[in-house]
Amino acid sequence: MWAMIATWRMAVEGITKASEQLESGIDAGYAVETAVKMVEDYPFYKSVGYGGLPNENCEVELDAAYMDGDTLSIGAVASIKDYKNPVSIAKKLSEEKVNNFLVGIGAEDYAHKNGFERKNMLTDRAKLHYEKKKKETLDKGLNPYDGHDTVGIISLDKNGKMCVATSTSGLFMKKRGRIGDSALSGSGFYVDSEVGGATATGLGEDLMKGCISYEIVRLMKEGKHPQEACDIAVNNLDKELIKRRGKAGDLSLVAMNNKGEWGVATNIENFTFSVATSNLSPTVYIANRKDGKTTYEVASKEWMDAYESRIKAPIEI
Ligand code: SD4
Repeated sequence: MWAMIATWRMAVEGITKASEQLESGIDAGYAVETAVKMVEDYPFYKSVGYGGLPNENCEVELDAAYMDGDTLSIGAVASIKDYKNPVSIAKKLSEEKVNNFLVGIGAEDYAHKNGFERKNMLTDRAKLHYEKKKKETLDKGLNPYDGHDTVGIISLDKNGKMCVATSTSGLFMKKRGRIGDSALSGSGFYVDSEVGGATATGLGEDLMKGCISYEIVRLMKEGKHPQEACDIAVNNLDKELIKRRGKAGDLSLVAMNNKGEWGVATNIENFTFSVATSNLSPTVYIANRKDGKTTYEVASKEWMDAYESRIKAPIEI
């Protein structure tokens, strides 16, 4: 038995490739890295890796993390610029005894010393998005903090090992140096091979307030099915945020236990996620919430085609 679950439609090519590796008996950590790297490398996914949207200074600053559910080792980088695969740097950092979470110049020095590939991560297309958003914000006073699409992937291999990895350019138009939940253990991700794992996408500032990935793993440890754990954690955090602050940001989570059972919860409309297991070929689902319960359906061919045209459509300024 092996399994993978990931936030968003954009992970499906990556998990398709990584599925073949898991089927052939490859390690969960290697497979999750392979899958995240594919998302990082694809220029049309505008919130992860190459082609990721820049901060308000038009710089692409990336956050990524990796966790091994057997050893509980964690590696993370944040606000790193000009490196091709932040997830691989995070994975390498997870092997260090200390200094596992590095930011900015420190992360770049480490990547350089360890031979990671440098790359200008700002594409012309991302620059156009930036120009357009800047103009719209000036014209209409829009909140620039919208649009979120972090990739988070959980893997379970045939030996029962589980790993999780995340990668993101964070919030579009964020302040220089702003770090979200994706690099933060317990908030953007958590995994324990004796229980299961969870990973988040949405408004980092709010996801952090509930340490929500850890909370879901904790609920699974108490015996909850991943679906129930996801619904409880997302509903509770959503409710608390609304009660105390008047509103809740976007919260979307996927989780999987060490039997390969999985769950999802979201407080937004049409949250997409991707799953592959030894019994299920890679599939994209669309999740919604109704009366505190998450429901989901397989994304239709029409939806998949429309997505493809949307992400490649010319940008009109
Ligand atoms: C962040 N959670 O930096 C990330 C953004 C995100 O999907 O999820 N995008 O706050």
